[in-house]
Amino acid sequence: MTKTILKSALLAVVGVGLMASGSLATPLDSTLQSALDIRTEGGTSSVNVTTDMLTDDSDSAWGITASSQSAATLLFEFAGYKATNSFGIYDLNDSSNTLTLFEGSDSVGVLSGGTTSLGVSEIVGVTYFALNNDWDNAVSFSSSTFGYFLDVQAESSTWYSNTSLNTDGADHMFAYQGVADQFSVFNDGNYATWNDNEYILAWDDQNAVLADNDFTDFVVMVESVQPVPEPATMLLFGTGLAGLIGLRRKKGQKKA
Ligand SMILES: [Ca+2]
Ligand SMILES: [Ca+2]
Ligand SMILES: [Ca+2]
Ligand SMILES: [Ca+2]
Repeated sequence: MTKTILKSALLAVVGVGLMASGSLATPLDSTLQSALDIRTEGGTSSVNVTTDMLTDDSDSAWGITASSQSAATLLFEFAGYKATNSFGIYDLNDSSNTLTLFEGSDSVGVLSGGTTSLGVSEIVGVTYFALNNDWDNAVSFSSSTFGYFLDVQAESSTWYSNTSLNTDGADHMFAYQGVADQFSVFNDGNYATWNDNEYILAWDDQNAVLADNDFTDFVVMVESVQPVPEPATMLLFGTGLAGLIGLRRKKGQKKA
């Protein structure tokens, strides 16, 4: 009995070890670097795609900065599943609560130049997110911060910015912060400064067992956002927040 438990525990440890080494074994394909270089004035990006991504523990949760609107621009999809992969945001406390920003059928240049707008609004203490100011179809989230997801319909998988939610335990999203390069999002020679509140999110869409590790399957620039502390940290703050909301409710009741 004990032996069996020990054996399965050992197998589990070996399994995790294999998974971890599997995701690290393949070096990052050069396609992403080339794609950034070719879109950069002068032909060389200041970003080194193999070393300059945010650490995986800091790219899970995001918030919209001052403007209350975040534009997302689809840069490219070099992927067999490009017709069906979709991308959006999820509620940090319920990953099944989502708002899709790009449907699978969307591609560069198809949807108003490939750009969508994510709006956030707080109405009586509830946070709503809307796509392209379509507030009739807004989705309520448990907080004003969110994660990003890539849904891969072809493999019935969803990958999350929070790696611990991924069923294969692998990191499927690399995030790169703007470095003031002159950058052409549509690779059309029109350059604009890639600011530090603009991030490129680069996804790999296949299970770690199959993944080619190119991180070019869905590549999007998100603007007016910043990464925020992990949900675990936020839960601690949550207790204080609940207290504050209670206080505000009381105040509201007094007024009414
Ligand atoms: Ca990551
Ligand atoms: Ca697509
Ligand atoms: Ca890939
Ligand atoms: Ca690819």
